[in-house]
Amino acid sequence: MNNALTRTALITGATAGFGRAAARTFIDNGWQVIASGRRAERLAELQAELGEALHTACFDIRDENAMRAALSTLPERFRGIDLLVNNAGLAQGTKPAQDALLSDWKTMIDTNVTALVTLTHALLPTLIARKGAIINISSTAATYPYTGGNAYGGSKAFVSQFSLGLRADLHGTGVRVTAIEPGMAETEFTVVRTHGDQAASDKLYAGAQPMTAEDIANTIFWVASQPPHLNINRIELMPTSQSFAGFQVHRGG
Ligand code: NDP
Ligand code: 8X3
Repeated sequence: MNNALTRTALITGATAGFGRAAARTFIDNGWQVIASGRRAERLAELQAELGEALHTACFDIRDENAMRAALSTLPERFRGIDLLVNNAGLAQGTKPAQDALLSDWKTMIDTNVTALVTLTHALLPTLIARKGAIINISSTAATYPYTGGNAYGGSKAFVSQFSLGLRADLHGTGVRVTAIEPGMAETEFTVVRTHGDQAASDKLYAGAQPMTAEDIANTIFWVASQPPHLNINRIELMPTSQSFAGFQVHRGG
């Protein structure tokens, strides 16, 4: 099934949410996909579903040695990576900074920032050689602050600005870079953010018609499907039910 025209995407965080939906979308459209995540059983399920167009790589993205081992042991036909989708990421905690856990902040920075730049750096030679593309999953939280967003918003602001910086550095290489900045989408995101509180997640999304993982997967695929002369710099998207709330004012000293 593989031939010189088959393109290959490495999608991180493909055991759930946006990443898993994107793996399905890309394979449905004739791509090969390398899917990564920590949950081996989820990767095995995806392998059974998607077959030989999928290669799975089970590792914690914060573990640089494991990441490099996964890259260096890719089967020959998956080595020509044309697209890196930096999707693996998370929020941890909803409390204001003064009540937040420092360990949660470090987990977000290690995952959303440090791991993302490490993987990107490792793949730049391949992506430059193939005139490939990078799609970074940022967030509306990169631009719009909210109470409890603190280090999560900061990590996503890094992702958006890093994407623009990559664009500048990769000028003339043919490598395209995009930041996708979604608002509220129902995935496992809020269960993870609340350390396992399914009821809190259900309450957040109830009646709100949030975006779906498939909405974001379709957006990622649309970006990847543009002709080589066209670079989508950033896309910000929200459910229609979500908008802006303005500033807050404290009175009384
Ligand atoms: P999910 O929680 O559904 O999926 C997150 C994915 O990231 C999982 O596959 C998870 O895999 C992977 N992941 C998390 N930490 C690690 C790690 N240390 N090592 C390897 N993989 C990891 O969330 P979403 O699909 O919603 O989130 C995907 C991206 O989109 C994230 O970057 C998130 O910040 C961003 N985003 C989400 C929004 C939303 O409202 N849902 C809105 C805007 C942006 P595993 O647990 O198996 O390791
Ligand atoms: C996820 C969207 O609003 O929870 O990035 O920060 S939000």
